[in-house]
Amino acid sequence: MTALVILPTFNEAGNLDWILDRLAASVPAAHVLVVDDASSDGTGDLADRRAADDPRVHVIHRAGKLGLGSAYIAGFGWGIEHGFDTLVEMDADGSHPPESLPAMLALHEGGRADLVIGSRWVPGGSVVNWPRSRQLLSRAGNAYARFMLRLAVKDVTAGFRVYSASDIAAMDLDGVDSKGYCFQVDMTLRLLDAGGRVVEHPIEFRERERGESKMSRAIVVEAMMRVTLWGVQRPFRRAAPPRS
Ligand SMILES: Nc1nc2c(ncn2[C@@H]2O[C@H](COP(=O)(O)OP(=O)(O)O)[C@@H](O)[C@H]2O)c(=O)[nH]1
Ligand SMILES: [Mg+2]
Repeated sequence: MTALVILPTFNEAGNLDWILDRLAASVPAAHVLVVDDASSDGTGDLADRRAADDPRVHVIHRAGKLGLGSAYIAGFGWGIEHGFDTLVEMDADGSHPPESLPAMLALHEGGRADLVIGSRWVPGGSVVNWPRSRQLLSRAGNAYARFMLRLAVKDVTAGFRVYSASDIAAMDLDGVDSKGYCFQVDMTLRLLDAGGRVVEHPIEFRERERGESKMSRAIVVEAMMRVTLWGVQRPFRRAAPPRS
């Protein structure tokens, strides 16, 4: 099994070394791809230095801040081209514990799930250092998406995920232009509609201690609008039969 952990970065210089060290300790066989969007704080140079020292670290530099969704799509394409069979999405700010990855990869490898989500909102999952307002926003956003899209997934906006490269390669991602959290919802729908199974693994999500969140009102509005639209369109979409 060869896993590629895709780390999108925008101004994460205070976090990158720490997260790469933790990844190397937790999943030593995995490779890491940093997708940096021309950070102004030196994150891209730092990533290059790490890549020069470690053959398992790779970097894509993009010309400007193009959004999380397109960073992942670029990372998926690179991973598929380079022959990785497992593709992991993870934030670079320390919110997603690399120490949970071995269990998530084992669930995926064991064939119990086509998509493993590191989940805050299943029993055993938790959130540390988030203001009440942010917890409420995440819970309400997930509840709305579950209702509108008739989903059983508890943390559909989560960005800590393990996919099969073959499932991603089979998706037509050209039409995806979701920028923020709705990218995660979009990908979940695509996987479920293709007959894939989702399993949620509880994680402890910690708010970042360094750097700033890039979440914005525009990202929340984009997610609400798209979930509403997909909810209206979805009854007309025919899901593939579950895989045996
Ligand atoms: N390449 C890239 N990474 C981004 C962009 N926006 C956010 N990120 C990264 O995506 C991850 C999650 O973003 P963050 O700001 O922590 O969002 P939050 O956790 O919802 O507050 C972090 O690793 C960010 O550096 C972007 O436009 N491009
Ligand atoms: Mg964050």
